[in-house]
Amino acid sequence: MKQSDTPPVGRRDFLKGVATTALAATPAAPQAPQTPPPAAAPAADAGQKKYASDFMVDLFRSMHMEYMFAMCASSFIGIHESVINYAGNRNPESITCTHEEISVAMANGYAKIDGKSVLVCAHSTVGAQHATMALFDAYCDRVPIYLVFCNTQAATERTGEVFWVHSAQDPAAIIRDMTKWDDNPVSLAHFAESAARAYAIAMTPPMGPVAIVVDDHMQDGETPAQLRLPKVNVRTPPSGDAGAVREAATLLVAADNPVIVASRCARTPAGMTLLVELAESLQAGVVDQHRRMNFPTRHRLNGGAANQADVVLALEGGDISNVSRQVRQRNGKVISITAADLFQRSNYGDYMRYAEVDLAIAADAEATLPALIEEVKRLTTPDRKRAFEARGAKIAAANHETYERAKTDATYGWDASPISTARLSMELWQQIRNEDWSLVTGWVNWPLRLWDFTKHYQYIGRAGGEGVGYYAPAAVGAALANRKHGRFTVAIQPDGDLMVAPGALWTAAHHKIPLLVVMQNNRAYHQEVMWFQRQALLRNRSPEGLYTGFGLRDPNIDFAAMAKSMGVGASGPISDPKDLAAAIRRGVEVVKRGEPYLIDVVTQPR
Ligand SMILES: Cc1ncc(C[n+]2csc(CCOP(=O)(O)OP(=O)(O)O)c2C)c(N)n1
Repeated sequence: MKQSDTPPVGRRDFLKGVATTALAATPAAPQAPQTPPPAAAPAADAGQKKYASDFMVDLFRSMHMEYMFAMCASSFIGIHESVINYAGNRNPESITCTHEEISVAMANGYAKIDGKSVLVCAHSTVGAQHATMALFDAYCDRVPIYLVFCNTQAATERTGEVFWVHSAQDPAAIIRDMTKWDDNPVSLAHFAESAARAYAIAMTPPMGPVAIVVDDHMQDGETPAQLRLPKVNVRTPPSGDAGAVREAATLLVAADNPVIVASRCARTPAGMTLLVELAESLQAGVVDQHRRMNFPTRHRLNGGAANQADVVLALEGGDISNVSRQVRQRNGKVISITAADLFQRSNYGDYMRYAEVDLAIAADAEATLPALIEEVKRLTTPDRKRAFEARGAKIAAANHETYERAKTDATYGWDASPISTARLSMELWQQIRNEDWSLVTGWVNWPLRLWDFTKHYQYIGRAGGEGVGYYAPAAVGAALANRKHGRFTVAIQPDGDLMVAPGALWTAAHHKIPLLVVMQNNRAYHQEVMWFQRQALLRNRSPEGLYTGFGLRDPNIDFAAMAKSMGVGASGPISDPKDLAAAIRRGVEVVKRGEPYLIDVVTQPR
């Protein structure tokens, strides 16, 4: 029932009186195993009535939705009941979230590891409103969230105040600018088509969130016998036109100093392998903007100055307007391959400043790379190959120098208390480097400079919309996706971010999601502290008030106690660097047993 003191009347009258007894008699939901099996036959007996929401769950199963991330609500109680009693809480399994922003951010982290669209259910107008921040992050970050939320369209069915405020004429209006597509189906058959269409749209590059509004009456009817599950289309990602690819290869092979800029280039692990092959074929430097793990961090060709290049190849590049201006001013050429050119909404500015590009290939970069590599190899003469090798040696030398400098930089303030962020990063690295690790979220500047990232799942990028509150739930979702592979998941967690969505920790404890959360607790919204200091100094005024409105101190937040209160093992606060190694050792042990663990490390601001 909707959250109201008034019992529902009208269409839900059948629940009156029977609800309490029926609910009390309902057996506990079966515990899902740690690794969900592949889609199994529904748990319902043959011949039993098949409700519309059972059909919906079959459809989600056909899309391989392993989980349903949700804060529970009466509006999708039909679907939720079907997940538990019809599907046996497997594929999808219900993941209890304590805020819709958490549901979506968790699904986001999950999707970035798993590579598939992920189901989130939310409650009507209010659930959609809570979901927006995280949905915006997913939209800007090209993550295929599959949002189902409910509504009561017919005014005569809105029985009471709560029903009224939880209903809207156009419920998806609030999220339309941050989804690729939405629909408000009026029948189960319409739902079936729209649900399949939504999945295909979400998964076609550029991927992005979609939303289906389910009118709550639609879940309760019986599934018509003739209604069949639509086949969910899997679309081939768009790859670049052959002529344009040839032109790009010609420019790249002829260039003296080509630089590749990659932002969300590697959609899948294959993208990373392909990018390595292209870079090695050309012996070109790669500037990884790390919206995904595109290129191995310690590869000899990692690095380069895009603004110094004579040809820049931007692969799903973010803001390339500056680079493009600088390169073109020097008569260089800019090539861009991005699926973002194939879809854009107008309201939010995720399309960045207009960049002048000499060859704009509107296609998915990862899907285009095989043809581009082939052309580059075909056009490379022995002479060019020799020139490439000389160039590669120079890039490798610069790369080595950068790495050595980073190692030296990391030693500054090594024994400082609060603990230096470099020391935190390196103490952690020492203890996880031999695990099958995945550093999913958080402050990763030092790791990206010093750790040896070689696999796609070892990093998933930041919050696309840069909304604070993404890291903690996204880490839990990513850890859930890593769990079935037995990977060791770790997050370097900023304090301000955790304060937005601390309930994510409870979900990790409840669902036994192994995740090591190492706090980078600088006891402030430090990013904004820096803005304040800058502002005050620009005005020739005092920067002394830097913790007024920007600090998370007085009182200090006891994150270890907070975690423990939600069933997550924890230690800290740790301010003395000498205590760090032992705490990490303990955390690694607990996480390897299959549980989450938090270490509250009090650190330098950055
Ligand atoms: C939803 C939202 N609100 C406010 C901001 C502005 N903002 C950007 S960074 C930041 C501070 C984040 O603090 P924390 O997570 O502790 O990281 P720190 O900067 O201290 O390393 C804030 C408030 C934002 N990006 N998103």
